[in-house]
Amino acid sequence: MRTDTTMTSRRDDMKRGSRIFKPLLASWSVASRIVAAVGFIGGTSAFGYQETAVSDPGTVVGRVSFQGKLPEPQHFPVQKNPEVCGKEFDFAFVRAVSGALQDVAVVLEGVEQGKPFVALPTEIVAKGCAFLPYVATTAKKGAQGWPTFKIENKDPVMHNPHIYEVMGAGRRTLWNVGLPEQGSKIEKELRVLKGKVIKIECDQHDFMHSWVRLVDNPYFAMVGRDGSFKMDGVPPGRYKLVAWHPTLGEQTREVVVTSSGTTTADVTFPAK
Ligand SMILES: [Cu+2]
Repeated sequence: MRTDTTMTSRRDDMKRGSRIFKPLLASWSVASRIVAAVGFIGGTSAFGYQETAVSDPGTVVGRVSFQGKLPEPQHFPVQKNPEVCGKEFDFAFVRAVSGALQDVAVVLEGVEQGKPFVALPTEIVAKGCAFLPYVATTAKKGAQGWPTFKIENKDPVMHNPHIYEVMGAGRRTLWNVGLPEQGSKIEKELRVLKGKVIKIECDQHDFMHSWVRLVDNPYFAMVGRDGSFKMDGVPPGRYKLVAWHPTLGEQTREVVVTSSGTTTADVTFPAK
């Protein structure tokens, strides 16, 4: 869970860069509390993952960095609700802090058995005319069924979350629902069929963007503010590590996890 101290420095950081998160900072601690709650998926996954005792598990650690020139935030004139959203909105699709790339989900693919599958629930809030968090992870269907997905409107204006399942270059609508007023919310099962990524947009405000990366085993992590990540309890073996960013794409590498060992897997995303 992020601390207030962390958020203070994050705020300073944002001042130097885009104003994307300015209207959102007040709500960040709320969002952090929401995503910090954990849901237990447990048992045998419909996708084949099996929980089992892991003897002499290993650990994978690493740091994700960004190399090159950061793209400029995208500028959006605000057509609707400027009294709440501001007259203009600059959205930074790529954010880095002292070279550490933010908003990256790291997953180990192809792990078929291991520690209990505990995953973050997917709860998004629309606050300050942005969806928070910007990038999250959620589990695909587990032993207890489809994961629950919740979106709540915290603003005194209408937001219309449009949720897509991304499949290659295509995408299909999962939900398209108006949340007309502050406190409006929707919560139901997220039935993702093939995609690895969910994209959330607002049909009222074209500068609102959020992504959710789906995982089918418990070996995943969101990078911290310093770009670091850690996955523990990993059965020894050879795996494909995938670092995913919503607009920079994927960087992959092979990792070998040894008994009770720590494997370091640093990843660099070059500028596009
Ligand atoms: Cu909106």
